[in-house]
Amino acid sequence: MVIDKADRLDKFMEGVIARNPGETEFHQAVQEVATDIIPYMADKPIYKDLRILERMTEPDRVISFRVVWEDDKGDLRVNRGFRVQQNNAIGPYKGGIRFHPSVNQGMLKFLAFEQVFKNSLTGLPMGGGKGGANFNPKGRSDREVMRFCQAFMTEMFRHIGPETDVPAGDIGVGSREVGYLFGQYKRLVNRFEGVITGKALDFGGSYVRPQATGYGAVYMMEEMLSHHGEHVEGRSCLVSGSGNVASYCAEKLIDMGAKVLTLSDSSGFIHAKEGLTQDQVAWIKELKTVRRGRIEEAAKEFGLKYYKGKNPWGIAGELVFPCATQNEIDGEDAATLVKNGIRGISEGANMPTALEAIKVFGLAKNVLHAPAKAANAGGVAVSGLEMSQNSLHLQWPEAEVEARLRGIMRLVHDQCVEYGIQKGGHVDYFKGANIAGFTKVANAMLAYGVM
Ligand code: NDP
Ligand code: 2IT
Repeated sequence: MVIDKADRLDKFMEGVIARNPGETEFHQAVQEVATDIIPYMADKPIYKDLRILERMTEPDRVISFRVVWEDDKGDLRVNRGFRVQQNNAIGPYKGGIRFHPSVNQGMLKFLAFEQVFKNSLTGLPMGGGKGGANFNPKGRSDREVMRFCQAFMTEMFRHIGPETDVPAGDIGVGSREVGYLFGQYKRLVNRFEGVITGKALDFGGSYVRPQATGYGAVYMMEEMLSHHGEHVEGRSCLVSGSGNVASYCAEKLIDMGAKVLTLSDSSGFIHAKEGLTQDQVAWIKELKTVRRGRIEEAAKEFGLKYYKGKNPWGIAGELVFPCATQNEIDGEDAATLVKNGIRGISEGANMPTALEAIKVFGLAKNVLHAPAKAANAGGVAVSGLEMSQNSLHLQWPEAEVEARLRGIMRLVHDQCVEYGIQKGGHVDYFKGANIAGFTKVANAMLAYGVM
């Protein structure tokens, strides 16, 4: 039986790899989902016969375009922009925009594919998409970033719309970039409409959207622990990254009485043996979003140890929050974390654990592991709430949005339990998230017939 399942997975993956050559991150994301969905479909021929999983792995469309802009010296620069519209079976395409030199089609296809399942888990009517460009904002002036964003939107605007496709931020795209992107869209279409989320509060943004992903990842951890009669309070935590997700994750952990031992960026990590204070996290937030400096400066400012070129996974801690980027925990890192006795991982970043690392955590039966599509769903969930507020022409109070976010993270957790509970009560959160995310989208696709 087991061999049969493995055979079917191998065959399916052979096709995916042949159709998407070189797109290794996309292969990885599909394999992670297919590992659970193929056995789930074994006694549900309708999904198999109508090739639902094959259809879900093929984006509705991939748009690729040239972005030409002028730098401060007057030289012309050429970048490549993308929007992957993966699946709109349960709502308009929805997902972030990433500006990073590593961006390519395969990376955005993995992110768009993940987004379909994540958005479904929130219970809100959102399909999945992702976009971005191989633009490196590091070292660029505000005006250069503005010109890039305007050039990017000058092509993308024709493919998006509040009921069609609603982008948001991701790596390298925060409040500043969303302002420039939205301003250019508004100018081009001559309409003020909720086409992008993560806007500032003054022009159609939602309370709690900046905090939502980081807070949500902590709420997911609290849900997993409290399911076992435990809590976040008093635990020592390893957080990676120091951007939007990491900084608000750290803020909420401290708020809930946990100790944040580490933060990082792509150059290295800082270690605060006694735990970072709320003031230190606020200082780091300003460092990264206003002064756009390096995490090493925080080590100097606060007299903390800095480890150049290293990630935080060798430090002993109980709860782990990877909040930087994909594949930041490999098999060896996972083995180290398990050896150091970790209790839980909540993935703030998208696909931060390599397949090998997922296996290592899965074999360590006392490790609770929430996959990205569940753990970081709080961000897109509050984006969905921003869309609702925009179409109502209203702004809900902070407490209301915060309460809804808390409720959505509970719903995400409970769906993982419903579909992922094993004999003996152990919850496979990957299986739960994959199946719960899949069923709603698959059923909608069945209802539409062949397309
Ligand atoms: P930011 O751009 O605000 O921050 C990214 C952080 O990760 C920075 O500290 C950056 O370091 C670090 N980082 C980026 N790339 C790498 C790399 N290749 N290696 C090591 N470190 C790296 O992005 P976000 O905080 O928004 O996003 C972080 C993760 O969370 C991503 O995986 C994103 O997809 C995911 N996510 C984001 C959501 C959101 O609402 N923003 C929602 C759901 C998921 P440096 O400054 O050196 O570049
Ligand atoms: O990966 C993600 O979920 C995001 N970058 C946020 C997407 C959104 O539409 O808010």
